[in-house]
Order: sequence, then structure tokens, then C-alpha cells
Amino acid sequence: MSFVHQKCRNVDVPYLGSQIYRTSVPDDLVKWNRDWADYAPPNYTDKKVHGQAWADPEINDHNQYTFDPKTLSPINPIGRTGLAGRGLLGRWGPNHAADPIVSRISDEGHLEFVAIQRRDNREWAIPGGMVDAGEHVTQTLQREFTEEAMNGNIDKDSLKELWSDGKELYRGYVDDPRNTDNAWMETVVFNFHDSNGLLNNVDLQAGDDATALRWIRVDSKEPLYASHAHFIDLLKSAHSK
Ligand code: RP5
Repeated sequence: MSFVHQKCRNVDVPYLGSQIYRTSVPDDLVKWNRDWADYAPPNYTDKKVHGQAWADPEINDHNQYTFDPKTLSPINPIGRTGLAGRGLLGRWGPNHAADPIVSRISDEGHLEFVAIQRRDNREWAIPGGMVDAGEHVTQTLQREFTEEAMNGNIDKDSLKELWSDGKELYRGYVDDPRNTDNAWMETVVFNFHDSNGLLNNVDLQAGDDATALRWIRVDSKEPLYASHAHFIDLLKSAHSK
């Protein structure tokens, strides 16, 4: 399970968009049940989060997760990250996302998927995003792909067949660099495999939070954002069966 808790303990760079460094958490002290009496990570919630409709209020009121009896904040289920507060995440506890992996077999016979370059840290990623309030996750998968990989150019019918045949690959915690001790990303990953060349008639173009787009081969070992390399390993296994 090492993929789940590396990027959110990175102490080489400050937390995204800030000058705040995490407390360094050694591997053997990640689990909350390991004693660390002096553990006092910086508490940081980005100013951008305050007062937003998509974010929780300052004072949280949770009882559905394990929570810290002192601060009443939900506790990261994997362990310490070296940072308290919400960082850039709106919700205390899980922040829900959806990741559409759109794949095909290239003319050369390689399995490849659509990747975008993220505006925030320039890393390559699956074009996923946050589930909006009241939105069903199947809508999020299509909306995010349309916004980030088709620059919002919706032609509802051209990809209807593709969207109708998604396969779930993963559901759960993400090792997102924005995670903190009290707020973390969870996602649902679906594969939409284009067996019929539907994407040949679609104009793939980076949009919204994406600055570039390209097809990446699953065996390229390209470093990817958060846990996305793990999701691509799952894609590879699913297609080798
Ligand atoms: C990752 O962050 C998820 O796997 C998803 O790809 C992404 C959602 O966040 P935004 O792209 O909306 O910033 O943890």
C-alpha cells in the first residue's frame, strides 16, 4: 500500500500555493496508533477555501469519521501527513473526485490513455475532477473529460457509445499532494475504452484546468499526478486479462 501515502508527506517542496512546509513524518510513525507525543504539524487552510460554497464552514461538525477529540476534526484514515487543517481542500474529511481513463489501442498496437497537464503543478494526470454538489459520479466523469480534454466542445452524441460502457477500476483514497491530517481526496476511477475509433472524429484539446493534452502509453513509466500511476497499472492489468 506504499502508493497511498508518499506524495502527501513530501517535505522537499512547500504545500501547493503556499510557503508552508509539512512536518516530516517517518514511515514508522504514519499510523495514528504509533505514539508521537510531540507531533504538532502546522495547521493550514488556504485563504481561497474560506467562505466558498463548495467548502465546509470554519467550524466543523463531524461524527461519521474517526475524529480528533481535541479539535473535533476528522482524521486521515491512512495516517499522519505532517500538516493539519484543510490546505487547499474544501471539505473536512473526504473530498470526492472522479477520474475517467479514456483508452485505445494505437496504430502501433500499444494501449494508451488520454492525459492532461495540470495547470497547478504542471504534472501529467488523468483528466479527473471534483464531484459537484448533487452531481452523480457518472456525470462528473463525462463533464470533467469534456471540460479538460475537449475544451468544453460538447457533442453529446459522438461519444455516447463510449460513455455507455465504462468499467470501474478503483474506488477509494488517493495519495494527493493536497491531503492533510484532516482533509483528503477520494475518487472513483472508470475506464472508457474506445474499441471503435470514436475518438478519431473528436477534437481532443486541453481546456479548463489543463494546459496540454496527449496520449500516453501505459508502459511509458511517465511520472503521473497523485495516485494516477497506480490507476494506470490497474488499467494495464484489466486489459491484459
Ligand atoms: C486527484 O485530484 C483525483 O484523482 C483527481 O484526478 C483530482 C481532482 O482534483 P482537481 O483536478 O479537481 O484539482 O486526487
